[in-house]
Amino acid sequence: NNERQWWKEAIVYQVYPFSFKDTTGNGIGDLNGITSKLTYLRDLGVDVIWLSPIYASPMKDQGYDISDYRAINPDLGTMADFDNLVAEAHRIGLKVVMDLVVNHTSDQHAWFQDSKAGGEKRDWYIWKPAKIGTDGQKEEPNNWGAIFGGSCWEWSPERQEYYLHVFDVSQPDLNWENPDVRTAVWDIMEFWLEKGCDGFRMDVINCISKDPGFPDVPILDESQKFQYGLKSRFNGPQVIPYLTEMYDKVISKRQPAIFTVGETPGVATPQEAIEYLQAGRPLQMLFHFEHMYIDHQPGKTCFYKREWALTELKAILGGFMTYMQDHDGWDSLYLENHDQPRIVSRWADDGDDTLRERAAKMLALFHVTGRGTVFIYQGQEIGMANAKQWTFDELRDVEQINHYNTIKATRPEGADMSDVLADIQRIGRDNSRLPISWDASRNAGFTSGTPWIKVNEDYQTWNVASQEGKKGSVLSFWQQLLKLRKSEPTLVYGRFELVDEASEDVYAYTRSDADGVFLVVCSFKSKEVSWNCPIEAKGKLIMSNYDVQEGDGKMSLKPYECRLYRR
Ligand code: TEU
Repeated sequence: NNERQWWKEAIVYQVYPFSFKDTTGNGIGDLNGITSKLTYLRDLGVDVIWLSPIYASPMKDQGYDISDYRAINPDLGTMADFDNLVAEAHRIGLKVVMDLVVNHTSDQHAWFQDSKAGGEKRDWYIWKPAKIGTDGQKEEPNNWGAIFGGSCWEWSPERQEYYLHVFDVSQPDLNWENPDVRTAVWDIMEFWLEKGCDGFRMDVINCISKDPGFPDVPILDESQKFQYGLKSRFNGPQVIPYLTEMYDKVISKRQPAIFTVGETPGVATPQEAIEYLQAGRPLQMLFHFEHMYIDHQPGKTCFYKREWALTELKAILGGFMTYMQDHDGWDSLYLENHDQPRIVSRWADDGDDTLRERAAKMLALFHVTGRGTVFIYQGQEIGMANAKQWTFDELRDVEQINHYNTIKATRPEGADMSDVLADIQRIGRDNSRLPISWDASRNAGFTSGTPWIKVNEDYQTWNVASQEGKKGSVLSFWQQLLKLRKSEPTLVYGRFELVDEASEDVYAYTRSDADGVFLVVCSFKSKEVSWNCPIEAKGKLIMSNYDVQEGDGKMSLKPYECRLYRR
């Protein structure tokens, strides 16, 4: 799978439309706002924009609960605005990838309304009769806990059955075993492809097949009736067959190849991932999660911190890259998205502006020189950080709000909740959903109205305008890096090899082919470290986040220093 493909070389930029740019003053980003910034994205070096959901939605989960797959969310604009966005993007050479959210719909979708009423779509969702408990009472069909808290099952008084929702109660899971459901999904894909979209990011796509026996899952938390986790809900036996059908019916019919990336929580190893990716397999890339799980506890306790070592990160990401190149696979490279906090806050330091700038650049070099397709999340290119703090009233995300309320319910009335808000500040999803800080004007130049979510406290110092065209800024560093990656196929296709795998301070590797060798050196330490580079002929230094003082074999690396050499 090392043959040249446009989607391997592409730089993908994820747009979270609600928080990108508002042009109407309603406080919500919109499609015309995205169109107005397309040249900014092109100048950054972007080839593809991926739009998080823009469809009609009751917004219980920020658009990941869709009530009409063929309609635009009126807060974001109209279908004419969408057509204009695609036309303008194509005109300047950008492709547009849509979010395909088809594991579940909104409970307000007409399909679900019909299903609930026992109409012709009665088998389009996953319905089960109640289990009768030992006390003769009706009970949920099993002990599965939902990702956003509580049971995976909700009783419908109308239908007198339970429906399954792996996520929020407002997000019933579609029954993919029903061939009509699958055909309806293929039709949705055709609809958007006909409208000019260039591919799909597929939301929780390995959740479309469940364990057919719907067994109780092992009890991990004695205090809970419903057990949190992915087991039995994800990676069911039909995931690959259904995706193969999608490939045969839709994807394979399109030339040139459309862009496909599947979001797959719980695909934990490259061995599992490769099943989706080899030649003749349905997807080009997956978003696996292991590196995102590294700094917090698993499952329901995911809001709690976990200490981690750099060698663990090398084992995960280095492990994926090495396995992929030896087994005909291709990786996705991401450090942020709308579900993850900001990487500079998470893996480095946002307390000190100078260190933050160095760290943002180091993480950028680390990100862009990996083996895979690069996915940037909006705002990452200027080193945006998490919010400094949250109050409960400022929160918008269902996951965080449910978490807060669940803990609150276990404490006495009026108890201190600052620890929970601190966890949310560190790991919560709203951090990356703050609007992009465009400039130092009111509301960070995002809206002339009242923003739907607060703007970042630091927008007066950290914004696009103050970095654009400025030598040495994080934004300029990204631009330079993306340009370099485009001009050097070795950085895309070259062999990946870890260097000094055992170091806990420095993440180093080479990318090499017949055209040359790149050496990447990244210090993840906030203090100066000395590192013995095992490679003698390092070559010429071509990028760094410091004015490098070249020494001999032993390198002295300043806080978060990174270097790129070329031989
Ligand atoms: O995310 C799936 C997913 O695994 C996340 O719920 C993740 O576990 C969690 O956010 C970690 O904090 C996708 C979308 O990206 C997310 O925004 C949606 O809420 C979810 O699916 C349901 O559609």
